[in-house]
Amino acid sequence: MKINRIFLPGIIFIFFASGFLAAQNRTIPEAARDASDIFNRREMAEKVKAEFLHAWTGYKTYAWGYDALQPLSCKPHNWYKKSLLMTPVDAFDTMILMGLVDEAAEVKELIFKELDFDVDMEVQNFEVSIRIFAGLLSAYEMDGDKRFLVLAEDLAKRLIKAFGSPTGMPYRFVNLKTGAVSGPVSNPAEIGTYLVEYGILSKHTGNPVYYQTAMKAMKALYALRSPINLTAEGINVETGAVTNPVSHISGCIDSYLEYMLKGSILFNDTTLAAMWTPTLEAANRYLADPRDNGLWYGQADMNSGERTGTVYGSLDAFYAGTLAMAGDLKQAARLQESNFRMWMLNGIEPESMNYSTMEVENGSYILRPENFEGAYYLYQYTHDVRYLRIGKSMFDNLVKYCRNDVAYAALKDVRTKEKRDYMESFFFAETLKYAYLLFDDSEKLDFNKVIFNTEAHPYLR
Ligand code: DMJ
Repeated sequence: MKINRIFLPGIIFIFFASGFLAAQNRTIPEAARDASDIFNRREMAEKVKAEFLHAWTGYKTYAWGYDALQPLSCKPHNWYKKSLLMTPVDAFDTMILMGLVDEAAEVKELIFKELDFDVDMEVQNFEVSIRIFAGLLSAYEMDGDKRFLVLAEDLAKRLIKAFGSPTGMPYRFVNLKTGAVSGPVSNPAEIGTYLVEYGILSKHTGNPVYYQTAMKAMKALYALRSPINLTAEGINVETGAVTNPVSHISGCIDSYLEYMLKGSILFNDTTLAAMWTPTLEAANRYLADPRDNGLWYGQADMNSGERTGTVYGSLDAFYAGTLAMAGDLKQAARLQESNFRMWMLNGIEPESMNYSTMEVENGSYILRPENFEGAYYLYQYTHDVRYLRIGKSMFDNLVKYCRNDVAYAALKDVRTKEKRDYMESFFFAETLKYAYLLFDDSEKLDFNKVIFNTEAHPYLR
């Protein structure tokens, strides 16, 4: 079945065509209007697309129907006892944006044939939500086939059972069939990264319960902030007790901050906007760490605000895009320069490093997207060719160090460039999508009309 045949009757696709794909009408500074002096953007976009196809062919050849490909051993991998089609669902909307019509049609057929959530297995609420639930929702908005929405709602009805704690904050794990939950000790990212998806589901189903459930969790979490408005890394969802008082913008907290801002914009929600302002101010005051070698964000005690660490890493890089979206382009630009510095330190960014010594702490690179995301956001807001240059340098090195004959592989250590036998689904959903959109000079997707979930699945505003 050809995907473009399915597009035609899709009411939402018509919306998509006039919304997502509308030409942008912004004032672009004359000097930054095109990057033809340095390289051809369209050629770069085509190169990203070709690399997507290379990695996809590896997945298709050796792991079709499984969650992921192990690109060194050429073996398939499932997260749980039954595949949730992590890679195909995550990759689908990138295929549509790249115009990979046949590949998208094959994935669509696979999803409707194989995807079944009525399985007695415990899954991680956060990961399944941002990748599968979110991917099905964007597939529905882009393709228009109602079966995507039916699948998304079926999954949401199972995942929402995780929110049955005394506080309304979700447990980390939930059994898709029985609804049994586990994992009361959680973190802000796994508690507060649902509002975008649940809100979109409420919008398309007309059922407000989804948005209300995610909002209740968000408010319960926000109520646990310190008197100086910092968020704790560790929270017990049954008691509301803080289990780890360290605060930062990094993994375990990151997407909670992101969804506070994105939710406020996407749903025009003034409660979220009122939460975001003091949260942003506290991060600027206690976590931001301007140094001679750039602007960084470190760790601080949530109660005293005292600095407890100077560690920054690949996950933190998302904050440049968030700052840009919040309207602080100056701070965002400074942070993206630091992101790029971190990337070029060893040619590929490490999972973490100490910015006071510039020593790598955790040298792994698992094909993360956040640095490309930052470059894409900054380019969209400024049209400064600096971000195209940054993106090109990063992408060239990604190809140089992470590509093999089969697909793309994570690195065990960016200092040695030794590869690791895994390719994350977010490589298709995010890393290659942001890289492609950065270079895609047709700008088919109207940045001003969408909000991306934390896994880069776009929804119409
Ligand atoms: C993705 O699954 C999401 O972006 C999440 O918010 C953070 N980690 C990965 C990518 O690095």
